[in-house]
Amino acid sequence: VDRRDGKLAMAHLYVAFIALAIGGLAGLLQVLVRSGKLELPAGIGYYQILTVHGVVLGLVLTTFFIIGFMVSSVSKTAGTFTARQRTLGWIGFWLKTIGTAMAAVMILLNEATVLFTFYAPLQAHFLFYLGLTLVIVGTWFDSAAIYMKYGQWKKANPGQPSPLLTFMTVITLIMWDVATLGVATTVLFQLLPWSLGLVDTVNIGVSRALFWYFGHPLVYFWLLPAYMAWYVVIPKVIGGKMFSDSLARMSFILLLLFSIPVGFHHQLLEPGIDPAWKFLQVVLTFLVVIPSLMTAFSLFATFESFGRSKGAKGLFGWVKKLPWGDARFTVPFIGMLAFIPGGAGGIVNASHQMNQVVHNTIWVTGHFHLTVATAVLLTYFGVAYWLIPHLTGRIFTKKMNKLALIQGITWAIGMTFMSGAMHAAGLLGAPRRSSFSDYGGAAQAAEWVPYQIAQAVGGSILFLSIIIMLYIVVNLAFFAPKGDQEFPVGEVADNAEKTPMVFDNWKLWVGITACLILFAYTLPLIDLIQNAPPGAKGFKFW
Ligand code: HAS
Repeated sequence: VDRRDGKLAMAHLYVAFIALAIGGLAGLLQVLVRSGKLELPAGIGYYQILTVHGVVLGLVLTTFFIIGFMVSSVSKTAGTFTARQRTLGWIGFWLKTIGTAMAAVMILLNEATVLFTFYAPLQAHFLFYLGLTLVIVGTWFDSAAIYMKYGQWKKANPGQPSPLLTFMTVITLIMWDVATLGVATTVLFQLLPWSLGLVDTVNIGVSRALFWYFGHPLVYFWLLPAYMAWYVVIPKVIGGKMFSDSLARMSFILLLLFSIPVGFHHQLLEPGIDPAWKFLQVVLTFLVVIPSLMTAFSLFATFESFGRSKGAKGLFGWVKKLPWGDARFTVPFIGMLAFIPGGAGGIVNASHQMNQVVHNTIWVTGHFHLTVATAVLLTYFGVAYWLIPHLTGRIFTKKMNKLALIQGITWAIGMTFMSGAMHAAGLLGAPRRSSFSDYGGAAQAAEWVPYQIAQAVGGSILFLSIIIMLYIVVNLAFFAPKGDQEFPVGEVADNAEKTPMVFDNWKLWVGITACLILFAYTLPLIDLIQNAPPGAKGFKFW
């Protein structure tokens, strides 16, 4: 990656890992409070810390890491950014950073204790919403730079499929840009005017629907960069080849089509939405599972082909041939393993009847700590091990590799305790997003206590793992020996089919995406606006 592009990417990674430090500490405080063993000092509220944790890790760490990784991937595979494109990237970086600082200050002042799902009726200070708006507008500048680079590459290489990492970046950003229109609408037309006192009320149903229109693709915005690493980087790291370029592109396209019109699966128990629309979106949710199953298939195929090429025998002999001592592989692999129960839990959540059992219980928290906080995050860590030294002109030494393996293993142990206990307590009815309480001595609440202790044990081990990770990051950025660390980009297997050009036909894919969204959302949104509760005026947004 060109040094100038590398600087832009590194700026993003620094913010991401500062966020990890702050958010990780907030996480530790939370599990300790929930175990009943700690009271927060100085009047700090549980929900304030919960908001710091969710916003800083779920929104800030992810967005900054993703953009840093994308800038590097595009620069590596489609060529160095032009000065103009890089300027757009820097404008994006500063908008996001200023916006993050504004939102963070408001949360710390307890003026924005609204959790990471900041829809109405919880209300924050207007500077919090303005900060988030800047973050989103910042990502639009990033997308603009990357779309321009992509267009430039296409012009210079007519009739050729775009480089896979660039293609995957573009598709992820299209999904993001379309999704952010929903959250931008609720922030600009509802939450901002309401927090400024320009209107007295907002239509909460609309606010929540617009948030979840964005909120579900948000989780795929986190996941797809991890898939970029799983499909393209990991095969090279293990010394093998990608199973199929076309399959990878197809799964990304399916994720673009089906990840947006499914937000109602977060609102299955909410009034105001006709069950028929909920049913439709549940069906679409089951369709969005397919590309993840394709990904699992492709990964198994890559691993098995590699093992067999090294002479592996028997049904699972290939497992032994994988490079278990290389943290660039093993740490993301732990993430892949976690995604099997994490994905299965997602299917439970999406199943309408079972959702009634788990909704708003701490089971859901267990689900997303396996998906985003393990599958995705450990993959980001696995990428950071080679990307940071690649960008800073240093190397990932054997000593750091050993430490990274310890980091991955401690994470796996901590998360098994924490997420396992969350799933179990959730099935016993323990609510999510609540501080410690014995609920007036209720027998059912007493059943949850051992699981809350297990969560605190797991959370403390995870915090230790975060400290190890931060130590590695500082080492790789500033102290590791100078050298040339490889940016691993996998090649496609020799017997794979040729990639058809239809994958780069954006009019087709964006067109189908738009139709699916209009189909799944138009009537229910009209319903929500028309059936606004009494007291709503005018357009019934308010
Ligand atoms: Fe989810 C709630 C449904 C995936 C994140 N989810 C959440 C929330 C978050 C979140 C943050 O339908 C809470 C939001 C809030 O605050 O309220 N989720 C799903 C479904 C999937 C899914 C169907 N979720 C994710 C991912 C996330 C994420 C990914 C983050 C990155 N989720 C839900 C639903 C709710 C929900 C409901 C609302 C619950 C409620 O009531 O509030 C699917 O995409 C999952 C598909 C995945 C698979 C797994 C494929 C496995 C792979 C690994 C292969 C491993 C290998 C290695 C090859 C089918 C690809 C093995 C090798 C060996 C040798 C063994």
